[in-house]
Amino acid sequence: MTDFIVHTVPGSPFGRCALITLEEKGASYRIAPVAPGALKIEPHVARHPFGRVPVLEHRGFTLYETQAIVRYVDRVVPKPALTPADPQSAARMDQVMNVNDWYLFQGMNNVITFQRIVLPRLLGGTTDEAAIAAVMPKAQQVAAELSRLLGEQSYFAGNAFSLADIMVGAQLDMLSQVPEWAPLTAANPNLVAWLKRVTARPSFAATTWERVAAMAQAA
Ligand SMILES: N[C@@H](CCC(=O)N[C@@H](CS)C(=O)NCC(=O)O)C(=O)O
Repeated sequence: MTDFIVHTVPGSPFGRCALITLEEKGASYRIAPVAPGALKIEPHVARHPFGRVPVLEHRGFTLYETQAIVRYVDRVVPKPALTPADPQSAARMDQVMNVNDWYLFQGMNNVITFQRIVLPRLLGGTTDEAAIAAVMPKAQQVAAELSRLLGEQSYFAGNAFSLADIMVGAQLDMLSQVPEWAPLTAANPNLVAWLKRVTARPSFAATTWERVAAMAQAA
């Protein structure tokens, strides 16, 4: 039986976080695709009043907000744990998840990857080069801070892969496909090595844009 349903738009990095988490758990799930033009109308706004993805359904329980979703999955499917037991490592994971939402996504990827990938590929628009140029100083700061937080560790919360790696991994995997990735990582090679490590995981390979689009088509 399919336990989990993920409402998402193929290509959404936040939606991908839910899928990567379910893949890491070996959980049974299916995708309920939402067309980009259907996000702000019924029935989707009944699930997500702010008209975004992902939304998770699990045994009659409906949940939106990616951090809440991935933490919920980590609690209801406890193994393998994706939250460190040590309080300081767990706090670092929480911090990086918030850096992801507040600085890496807001004002950085919601401009750079939106303009370079989402707008032309999903919405048929044209990239605004000036908008990208305007956020590059802030993007450099975010990349440098992520690099500092990662340091010499294998993963953001230390030696073990965690929810923080899932969230930042989904965003940076998309960013790595655009020309801005090279200048943003020139001084931060640890981010490049880390991204290679996390995207080599089967959970990332199973949830690429193409794989999710194929799942959506079969749904
Ligand atoms: N805070 C939300 C953000 C989700 C989000 O922004 N999702 C994007 C796709 S990656 C979206 O639905 N965008 C549609 C829009 O902004 O209209 C979360 O953590 O789930």
